[in-house]
Amino acid sequence: MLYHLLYPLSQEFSAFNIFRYITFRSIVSFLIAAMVSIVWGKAFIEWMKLKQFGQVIRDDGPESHFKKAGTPTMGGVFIIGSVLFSLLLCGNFLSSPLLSCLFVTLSYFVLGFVDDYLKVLKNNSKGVSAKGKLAWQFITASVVVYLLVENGIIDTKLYTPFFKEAVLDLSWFYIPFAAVVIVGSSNAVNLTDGLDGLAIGPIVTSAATLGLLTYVAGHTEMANYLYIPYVENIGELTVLSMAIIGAGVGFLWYNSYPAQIFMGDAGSLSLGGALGTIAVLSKNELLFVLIGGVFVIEALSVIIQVTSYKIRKKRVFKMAPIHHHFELKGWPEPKVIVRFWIISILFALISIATLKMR
Ligand code: 57M
Repeated sequence: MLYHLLYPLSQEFSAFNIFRYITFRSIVSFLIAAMVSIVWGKAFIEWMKLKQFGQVIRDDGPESHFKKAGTPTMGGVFIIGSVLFSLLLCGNFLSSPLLSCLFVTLSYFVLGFVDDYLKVLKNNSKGVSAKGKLAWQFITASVVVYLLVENGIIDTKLYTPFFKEAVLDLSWFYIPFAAVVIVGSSNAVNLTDGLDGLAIGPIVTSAATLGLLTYVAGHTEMANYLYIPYVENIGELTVLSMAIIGAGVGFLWYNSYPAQIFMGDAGSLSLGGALGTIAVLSKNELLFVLIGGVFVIEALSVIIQVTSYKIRKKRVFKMAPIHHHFELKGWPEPKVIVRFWIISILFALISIATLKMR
């Protein structure tokens, strides 16, 4: 709103011209989201404690997790709330990429919220069925990608990170492909969210990388120079990425070990969906495998474990997802978390370096 209200005044007061700049609005967006998230987070945790709405801990998990029973969850409510609040002030809502990304994020937030609500408030450990969740996720993602392609906002080409010549046009097959990227991202972030701060760290590093990539993709000269497909109005996703980083850092304030709150499915499904959609909109579908490398490793560990158990009746890891494997090997929880953060920073830096390797 600030953007829509103040920028038109720039004709009379040139100082308001500053609202035109993505860089300025991105920094303000980060600061607002971080502050709001810290303030709302405190109130939200107190309210959840008062109502005694806490996490139910499964008894087949690592023993070190039993003491976490009763920790408030659904922190996604104030993370997404802070992102929205910040965007209402700093975002340009005439941008189709921003609106599409917000639609996916909010749709997955509602799904996660209903799931958390059933689990925590109704004490029903199953929540929404796995099939129901996947159906909702795929329908949302497919509709959004279809509209983006149909309206010419994105093309159906697949660009490879290291080779500027290697471009493959997937035609209509692009729609299910991009939907898999978005749904896969949402679920991989959800699987990663099993230790204090483990998911939010790589969410922040991935959002920072995608924020940089969307900034470049929305700038004609930079995009041409770096052989990156130019996407109109995609710079607004830099503002969104910075809001996610801000709200994420605010959440980490409380979610860092020992966590005072978990993000719940309301947070993990929606933030994973947001990252996947930004990757699709900025045409970084393949590079996203590297950017979100930690999420990919976590998801792969589950696929390997389940396949191995089905075929050989033997486990590859002590327990999947892989963070449980290291916990059961005796690594203290903070060590697993910080090492995974380090890996996610390395993935982010390698991904950014590919910009100059095309
Ligand atoms: C979410 N949820 C956490 C919290 C968080 C197919 C299978 C691999 C699925 C997987 C699964 O269900 N994953 C989805 C994992 C849970 O956290 C809640 O869930 C939200 C995210 N959706 O925000 O609300 C627990 O994680 C811990 N936690 C923290 N700090 C945090 O900041 O400590 C979460 C956030 C919390 C808390 O203890 O209660 C979870 O792990 O349940 N299933 C599993 O991950 C299970 N793995 C498994 O069954 N492995 C098998 C096969 C099927 C691969 C095997 O290896 O043989 C494990 N999870 C648990 N117990 N809890 C193992 C058993």
